[in-house]
Amino acid sequence: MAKPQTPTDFIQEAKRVLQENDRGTHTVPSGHLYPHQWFWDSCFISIGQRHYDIDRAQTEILSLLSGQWSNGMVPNIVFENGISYQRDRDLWQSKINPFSPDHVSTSGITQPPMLAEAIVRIGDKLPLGERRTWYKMVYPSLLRYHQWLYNDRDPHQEGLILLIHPWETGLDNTPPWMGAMHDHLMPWWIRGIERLHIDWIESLLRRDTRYVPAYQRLSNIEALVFFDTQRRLKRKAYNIDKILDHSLFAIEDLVFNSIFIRANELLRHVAKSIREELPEDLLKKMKKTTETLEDLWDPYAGEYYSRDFVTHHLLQEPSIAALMPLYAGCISKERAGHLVSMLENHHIFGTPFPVPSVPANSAWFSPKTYWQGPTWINTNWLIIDGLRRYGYDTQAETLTAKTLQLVETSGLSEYFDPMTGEPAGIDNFSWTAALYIDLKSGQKKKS
Ligand code: 2M8
Repeated sequence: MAKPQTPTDFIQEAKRVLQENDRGTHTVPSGHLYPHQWFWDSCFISIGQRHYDIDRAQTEILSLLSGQWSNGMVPNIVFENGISYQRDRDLWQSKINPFSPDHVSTSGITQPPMLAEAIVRIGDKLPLGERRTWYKMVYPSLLRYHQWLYNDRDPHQEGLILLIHPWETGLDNTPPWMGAMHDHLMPWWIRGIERLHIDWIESLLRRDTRYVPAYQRLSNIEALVFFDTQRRLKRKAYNIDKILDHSLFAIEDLVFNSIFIRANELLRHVAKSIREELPEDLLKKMKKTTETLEDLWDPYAGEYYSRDFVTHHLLQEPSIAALMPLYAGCISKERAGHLVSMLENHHIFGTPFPVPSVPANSAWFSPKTYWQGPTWINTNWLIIDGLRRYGYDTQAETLTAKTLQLVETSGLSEYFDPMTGEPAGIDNFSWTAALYIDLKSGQKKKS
């Protein structure tokens, strides 16, 4: 098919991609590379679908929630049935945990809590009566998910949610996590494999490098640590008390907690709309999370960072996470202004095709390597939203225009080179298509 020429055609092209990746009740991120339902992908996808098929957008979320565990956990992957996917399901064997659902196989970890945002964005498109019906339908699941995050992932009631696997961040190989991993979290036997240069063994097991050039993805060593971490979680039957005794990773992630702060605000909004009272203890916890974000601010670096759960040391590797407190919406105007100046600085985030997942002046910056440099449309979407919240409308419009133009020129790829705009990763990527539709619709409404 010839590349569409005009933006109107491009909306059609984005819908075509979403239809191609549609499996009836859920949409896969991309046909071959990601053949299951992913949590935050489906949230972004439904935000696009709501513009042209509100029922389908609702189904996307309900399908995700069919994988919710009885303790409230929403898994990062709900697996496709069928014999060809047995290996993926076996890798997790989440049925060993008594809270996992019977009728569907899922992973045993979560992903950034975009659920509340998706629910409210869908609600925004519904007439009042239907909106309330929608909220009433999904509110119990949303509430249980937030309660699970506090119960399981804030064991010391400090306010911040801790993550136990890099996959939970959504930004898999992001420098703060990879820095900690290379510094002190690498199991001895994987260090041995690294020293002996036999990490190529791992490449035999990986799916991603069959579809995308290896230099754009995690290294084999990193992938090996990911799988080993996942194996440890399985050994502990995804039971957090047991996991924390022997975990590799325990990090209070800045992106996750920023999204969670916003999600808490949206949960309050949903509850209020249907006249539900949130439990008093939950309200207190939510307040504490918002306040505790400030503990992640490093006054010397002038930046927010993720934090090690055990040592409370900030993980001072710069990444796009630095901008996410804009989306959280709870930082001071002054701090927001500082983040905007980082966004506009050509040496930091102001690359020709913004916003890079790692600042251009970082030693980690690698323009085509997955979450270590490329521009992603979902993080742009979060930043655009954050800019609007702080009244930076001109900056929000500029970034929207640049994002749309990038996609129109380079296609519906997974990610993009922030220096040249070249497409990278897999093509026909669902959240790129969905958020293109959403940003374009927002732009049209304004003009
Ligand atoms: C990537 O993560 C998966 C594991 O969850 C992978 O690397 O296989 C990330 O980009 C993540 O954010 C995304 O949700 C997922 C599916 O698009 O792919």
